[in-house]
Amino acid sequence: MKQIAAALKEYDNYVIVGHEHPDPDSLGSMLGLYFGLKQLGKSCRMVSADPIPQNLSWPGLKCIEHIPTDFEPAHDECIIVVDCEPARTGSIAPGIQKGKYLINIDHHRGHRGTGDMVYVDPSEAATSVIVYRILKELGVQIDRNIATALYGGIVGDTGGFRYANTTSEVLRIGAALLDCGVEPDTIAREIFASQPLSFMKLLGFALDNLQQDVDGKLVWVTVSYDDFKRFNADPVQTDHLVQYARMVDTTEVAVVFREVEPGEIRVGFRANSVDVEQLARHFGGGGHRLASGAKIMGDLDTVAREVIETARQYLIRGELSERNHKRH
Ligand SMILES: [Mn+2]
Repeated sequence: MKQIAAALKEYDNYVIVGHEHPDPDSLGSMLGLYFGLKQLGKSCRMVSADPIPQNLSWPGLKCIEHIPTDFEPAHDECIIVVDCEPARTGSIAPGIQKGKYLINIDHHRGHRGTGDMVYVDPSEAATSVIVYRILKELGVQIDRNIATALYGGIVGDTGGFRYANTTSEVLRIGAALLDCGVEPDTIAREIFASQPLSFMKLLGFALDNLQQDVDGKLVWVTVSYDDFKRFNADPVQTDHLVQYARMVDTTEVAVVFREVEPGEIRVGFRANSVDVEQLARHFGGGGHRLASGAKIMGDLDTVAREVIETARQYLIRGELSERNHKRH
């Protein structure tokens, strides 16, 4: 923590990058650092491989540059990658190595970080929590802009202070951020209750097609590219579909297969206690113990059948069998 703070003080120009398909924690971490570093008189910008979700209205979001291809930092720019390892920044990834200095701040399991300076702590509920600690270490005044972003990030990654990562420390930080003028109702509504009608119709379809196995412990649904088109829903903005599969009372493991582009399947895993990070990693993805994902190329039905069979065996045996232990 002290070393990161020292490094952030040393350099003057920063580019802050989050992961592809940014979520509230990724965006909150970016914005918190951005406003904090600006307060210290640093020159700073934020870039994203993918567009920013429309439902959020946090201060500074409009400053994030959407760079779908050919990101090229200036020779004196230091890169800060938050809420992922540098490889998961999408189209930004190739350019990242050209920066002057690379800092990686994250809380995802399964990687040790990459860069000149790395801070990865999987025990933290959100990268926004880590950023909060860094800003405190730097002596930054947590103003309303910073507080809104970090609070939003924490709300996102704790499911609104409901998941197992909601520690008393997280609540204390949440309380401190509320004292800085955050509007908790606005943030909660933007994250959890501001869906386009097209999504709600798609959700109706998805719920209607839920499947289950292993005495209801395994619940899943597949949504094809044609389904997304039919409901006029943006496939990329629907990763939270998996939360609904998890709501079934018997669910141990929920899986949603989204064909976001023809032949490109995003698999989302959620669990109540089983370690689904292992499952995701088995298919080339990663994430957290109870929330993870993977991207698999192939035919939707074939991919779904293979993943569900692996998940089925995993639930029954409590481990991934050798036979299934090939990389994808
Ligand atoms: Mn996160």
